[in-house]
Amino acid sequence: ELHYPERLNCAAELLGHTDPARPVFRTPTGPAWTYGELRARVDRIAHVLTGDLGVVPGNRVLLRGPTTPWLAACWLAVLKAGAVAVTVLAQQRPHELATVCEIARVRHALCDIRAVDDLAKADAPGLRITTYGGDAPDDLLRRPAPGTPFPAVDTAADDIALIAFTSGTTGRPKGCMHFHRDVLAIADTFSRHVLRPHADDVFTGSPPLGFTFGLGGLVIFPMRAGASALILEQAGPRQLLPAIAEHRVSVLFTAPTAYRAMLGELHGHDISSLRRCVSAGENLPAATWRAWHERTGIGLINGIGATELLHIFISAADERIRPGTTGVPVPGWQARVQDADGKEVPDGEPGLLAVRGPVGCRYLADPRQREYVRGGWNVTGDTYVHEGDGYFRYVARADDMIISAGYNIAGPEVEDALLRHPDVVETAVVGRPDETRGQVVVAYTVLRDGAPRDPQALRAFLTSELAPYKCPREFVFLDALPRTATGKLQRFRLRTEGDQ
Ligand code: 3SK
Repeated sequence: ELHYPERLNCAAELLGHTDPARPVFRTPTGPAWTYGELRARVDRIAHVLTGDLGVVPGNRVLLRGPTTPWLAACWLAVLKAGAVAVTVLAQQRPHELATVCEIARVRHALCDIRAVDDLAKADAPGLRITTYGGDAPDDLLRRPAPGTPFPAVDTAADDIALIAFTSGTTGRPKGCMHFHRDVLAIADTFSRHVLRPHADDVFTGSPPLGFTFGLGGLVIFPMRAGASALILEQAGPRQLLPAIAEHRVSVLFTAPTAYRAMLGELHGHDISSLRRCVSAGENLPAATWRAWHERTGIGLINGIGATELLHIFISAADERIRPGTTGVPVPGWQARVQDADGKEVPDGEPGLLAVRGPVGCRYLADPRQREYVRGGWNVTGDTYVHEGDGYFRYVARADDMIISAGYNIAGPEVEDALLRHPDVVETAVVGRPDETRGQVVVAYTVLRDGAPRDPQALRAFLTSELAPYKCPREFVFLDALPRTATGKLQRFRLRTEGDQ
């Protein structure tokens, strides 16, 4: 059980307890920011927000920009001022930004000068945009502000701190409202019990701060532990490896595909400082877990999280890891597998994953709330199997199960088998409508550079790995798979590929 005081400002909590001389944010260039410097910068921004810009508690403030320490400072300042941070991704275009502003009734935005064009084009009546990082005199960071500390607004633990948007892999975006206590709860459950960080840890990773996976891993978890984070604007596999070596990174957050891509680039990079490698955002195939373990000796910490629930709720580290499963409910969380009527299904049988814990889904003015929260459980939309001893195994997204000639086929199982082939870099297996079979299994595959595009060879390989009915009827070779801005595979685009 987590207990927080009734009055709680999570930004003040995150900022308040660490020695001001300790480093908090590192970047590839320039000196590290200390906790003392971060506090002073956050207070300055909070003074400008509440003074010049007229932001009052409860106002929604949109934050947009590349992943930088300044973006993190703006996020903390908005929360410290009792306002609500609305985070978006750099890839979101004017139309999507306008939808977010409309749903969340955003009137103020703090925007990195480099990301302002699309926001300025968004049809968002009354939106007042303040830029940072530029050299104009009215730039947020150049406006006059008292150099005095900003006293945190006395928010309630269950006042809204942030609205994080998700569109899943398709659909109108949904705003997920999270409280001040939720921000601390994800650190006090997943981070505290699974990562077990200490003050000397250096965190880094690829998810941006506009995705709660990155916000947790790069800001909330390190700060809750008094540790530091290396903040990278460019965090692809090619940038991560040298950065890990140079900054002696110990905790890494990225997606399964990035771990796979790094495998081909490990040579010559010293990654001996890594002690925790978290994989989330997508299903982690057992083949990727094994390949990473073989090459590095490190057991990837798999996890399933959701924007609706802020961060990871099933995971396992160290000797509790069981490759091929996501793990066990994080302490503080409960999980079960149920049918469409909410009845628990027997162990070993697939069904819908349902979880409950310290953070819940609260969509902002969206009737889809009733689909997500059923009978007090958050139904995530994933098909899972409970193995019977507390371990949960991912099968597929519930709407991604393939039904072909009466057989139920989970795309990720076929993908895992294909990924064991040495030429396969990435693959997505989907069902395509078919008159006689209902659906046929199609494998969209990215091969290693120079590998022959030979469907017969892949089919021959798969026949020794899978029952024949699961083997793809068709192979399509691509240079890259379609993904959302947060890196999630857009299977619906592959399923409908032939329709355009
Ligand atoms: O959406 C996800 O997959 C996710 C994963 C980890 C942490 C947070 C999120 C939203």
